[in-house]
Amino acid sequence: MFLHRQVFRRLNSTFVPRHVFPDYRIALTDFKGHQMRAIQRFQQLLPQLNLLLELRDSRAPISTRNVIFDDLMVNRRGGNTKRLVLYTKSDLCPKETIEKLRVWHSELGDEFMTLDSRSARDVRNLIKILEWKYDQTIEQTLGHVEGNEGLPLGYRILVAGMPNVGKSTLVNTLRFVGAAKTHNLSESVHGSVSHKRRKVAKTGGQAGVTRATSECIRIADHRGGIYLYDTPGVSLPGRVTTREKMLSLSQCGCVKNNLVDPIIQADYLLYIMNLQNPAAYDQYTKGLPTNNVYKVLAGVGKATGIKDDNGAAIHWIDKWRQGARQTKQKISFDVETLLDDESFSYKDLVARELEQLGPWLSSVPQDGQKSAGQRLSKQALKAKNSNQLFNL
Ligand SMILES: Nc1nc2c(ncn2[C@@H]2O[C@H](COP(=O)(O)OP(=O)(O)OP(=O)(O)O)[C@@H](O)[C@H]2O)c(=O)[nH]1
Ligand SMILES: [Mg+2]
Repeated sequence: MFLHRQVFRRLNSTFVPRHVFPDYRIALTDFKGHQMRAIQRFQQLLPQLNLLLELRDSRAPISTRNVIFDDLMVNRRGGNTKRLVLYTKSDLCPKETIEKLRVWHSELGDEFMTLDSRSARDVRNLIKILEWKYDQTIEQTLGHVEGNEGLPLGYRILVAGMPNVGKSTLVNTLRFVGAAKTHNLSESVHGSVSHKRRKVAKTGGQAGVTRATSECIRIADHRGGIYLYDTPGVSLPGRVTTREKMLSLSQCGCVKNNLVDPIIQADYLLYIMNLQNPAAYDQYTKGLPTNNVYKVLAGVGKATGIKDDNGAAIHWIDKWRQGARQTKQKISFDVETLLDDESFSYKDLVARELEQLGPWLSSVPQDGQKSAGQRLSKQALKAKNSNQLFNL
């Protein structure tokens, strides 16, 4: 036993994680036709919107940032629309990442909030912020708040973001919490809302559950009402995607889960875990860190009885996709969250991505035309067909 500990310590202290992920060939986009239709709808709605609530997954804050929303706000007709960034799934996010978010957003001077979309307490705080923002808008447009009944159309919010980041879950919780005075609401011990009434928006653990922008949903009675639109998740166009982003997005469930080979995905998970916390998988490798994904998969296979590596990989990545509730470990899926401030500038990234996107939105077709999204999805299919484990 003593010897075992000594050996373990020596191996542990000499373990060197990989600092570069292998150059596997993977699909670089998952853009769909219905997402292009959603963007067309955003552009129609923009002039009457007061707020864009942009959701990102806090476990992958860089990869789930969609530059299309930057372009909408900066270059389209969103002059009067404010933006609030919400990082969801904060219950699964390492606290070091939240510290990074503070630094990055203070660099840009913009607002953000982290929350668990299912938590009544978090969403109640969000509603207070929304009411305060509504009052601020009234003050700016009408000059006074006292005794004011509100804007003629109420306060209008678009809930947008990448697929599977928790938009519809947030819409449901907002509706239940916001309408709590008039409707029966019950809360579980850990503060999540028990949805006794029918949900207004369909939710699910897969990307692409919501297919079309919803009708206007009333979520609170404050000054004539706060309303929102639930929208389909919008993916990144190929020109602003990278291999690492795609792997991180896939790990969060933001792209279709068969887009990336499970063994490659498991290898990415191992790579990112080794850079921050190899103990996150140590039950499968007898406490020893490794850069060999097949060793981890053999351990997963042993623990679960799953015979083949592919099945073990699917089991392991899915456990972390859904949040690995069994363990207390929390992992960030974006390498940028692990870099120091000299090596990575959030502000530069924002400017660079906007430049890379270029005039992409002006190519959004008029209704009835064959959409660029449909063309892109064919490209994605081609890339998917060339998906290989080794870059041969
Ligand atoms: N742990 C955790 N899970 C969440 C949170 N928010 C959403 N989820 C889960 O994430 C999954 C996706 O949620 P949805 O609300 O359907 O996501 P969406 O953004 O509407 O997805 P699309 O409609 O496909 O674009 C569901 O399984 C939710 O239960 C959160 O804050 N924490
Ligand atoms: Mg949805």
